[in-house]
Amino acid sequence: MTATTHRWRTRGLAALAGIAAGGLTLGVGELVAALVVEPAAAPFLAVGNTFVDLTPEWLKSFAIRTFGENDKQVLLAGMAVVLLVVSAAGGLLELWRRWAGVTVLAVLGAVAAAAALNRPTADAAWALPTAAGAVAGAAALTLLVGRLRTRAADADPRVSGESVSAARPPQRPQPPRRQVLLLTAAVAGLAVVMALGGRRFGQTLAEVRDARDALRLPAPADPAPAVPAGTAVDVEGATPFTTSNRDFYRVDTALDVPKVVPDEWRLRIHGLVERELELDFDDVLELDLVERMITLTCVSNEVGGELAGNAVWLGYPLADLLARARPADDADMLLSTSVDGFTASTPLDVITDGRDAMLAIGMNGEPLPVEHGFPARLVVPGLYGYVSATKWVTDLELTRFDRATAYWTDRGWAAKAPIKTASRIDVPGSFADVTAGRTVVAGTAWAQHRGVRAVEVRVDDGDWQAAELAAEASVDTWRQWFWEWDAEPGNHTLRVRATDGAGEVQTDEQAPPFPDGSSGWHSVVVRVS
Ligand SMILES: Nc1nc2c(c(=O)[nH]1)N[C@H]1C(S)=C(S)[C@@H](COP(=O)(O)O)O[C@H]1N2
Ligand SMILES: [Mo]
Repeated sequence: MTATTHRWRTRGLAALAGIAAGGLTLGVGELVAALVVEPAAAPFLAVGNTFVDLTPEWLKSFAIRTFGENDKQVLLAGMAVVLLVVSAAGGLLELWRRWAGVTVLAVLGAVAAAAALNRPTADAAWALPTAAGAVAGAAALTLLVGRLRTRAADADPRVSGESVSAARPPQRPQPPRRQVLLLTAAVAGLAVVMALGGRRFGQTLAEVRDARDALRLPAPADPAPAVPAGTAVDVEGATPFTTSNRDFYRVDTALDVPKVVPDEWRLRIHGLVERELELDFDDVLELDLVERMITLTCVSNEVGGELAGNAVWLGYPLADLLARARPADDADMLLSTSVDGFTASTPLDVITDGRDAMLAIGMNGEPLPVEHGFPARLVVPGLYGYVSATKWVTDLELTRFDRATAYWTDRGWAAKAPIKTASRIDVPGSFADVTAGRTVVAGTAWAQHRGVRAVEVRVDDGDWQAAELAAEASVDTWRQWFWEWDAEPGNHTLRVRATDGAGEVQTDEQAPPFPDGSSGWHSVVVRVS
């Protein structure tokens, strides 16, 4: 074996040792977080969540557009790759110069600790997991690479400072590579065991799912009115009237879904109130619950997009709940907070104007799915989710718009965000091939809490044609529609627009989702032959 081969093998090992040391840092971090702080205080998640919070608007929109609901997995995978590369570089640097790799690790640790300390629910202890992890990682790095260094220095005249052109052929006592490889594997194994162990100690997803399965929801005191027959259109490919829990869109900032069991859930109501309240989950189960069908929409929905869903929600009217705390007259905002620190600011007059705003615990006849806020969330008909639909909600503060802001309003999104009238063509799809003759065009339209009074379709630059509306369940749900088209050969553009219950026609003014929701008419291009 040549000296060059030896050197590359040593470097390869140093890189592996760096990766193992980085892994140990994370593993110890996970374990310490789960045992003495909180799972969310672990370095990897703290950095990921901070990254999500700091993501600029354009990058967030790009991620949602490109990766859809997989954006979180993509971020975590990206972070893992970056960490792998940096840890490997740390190993190589440590081989090059003692403490160089440890310094890299210390810098990474400082960044992660700062991220953890800045989480919304953090206290000083949140730095502990990262600190403990970094100490363990640094120890592993010096131990492993130290062995490679000493022998490498003996072997490599350039490292030991001897002249390369020394006449005597250098003796080559090689570093104990086999031994270092075994030690590296042991460290990596330890890292994995600790990370998995940490996951087990925290409230696991399985435990929360078990608690959810065991939960029996009470029958509503005020059941949802029967959905009128004919709310769905009988067209293949059309959006179903009720969205199943599995198909319901999911949008939130939580990299790791918050895990709350009903036994530990508490809801505090405080702020500008005469009487502060705290409820546990049993208190909620004993209330007279109502059941309502409500269509939720995300402000990030693009024209024609799919970030909307319709479900039957079971819950307690928010207005009645807040009334128990007797809000002060000058309160005009409900600031709701999730267990993971997400906040939403909702205009109090919207909550109390008689609409079915609720603290929801059930969705389509089941407890809320974990991803949709188990065990409790808010639902407010007519407002985009970011100002109203706090999932995993644990805190309701009555306050004022001139005093408080919330997660997305801090990032420039509008403080008041009623849902804009929208309509969408679901069939035929964009760029579909259509056979000439009788063709059914179908879709959905929404203008929550105002209702949809009309939907019109236009082919190319022709006249607007009235579409057939499916039955209306309530003004708080979307409304399905279809239109029969005698399609003529050629390329055609189909456009749709809706009119809300107040007679207001949907605007054709194109707006992006930022800062208060997209607008414009949805169109699809089809080829008829
Ligand atoms: N805790 C928490 N609740 C949240 C969010 C969040 O990021 N965290 N996002 C809101 C947004 S932007 C929307 S559109 C709705 C989406 O609810 P869904 O995921 O059940 O469809 O949840 C809202 N509630
Ligand atoms: Mo949203």
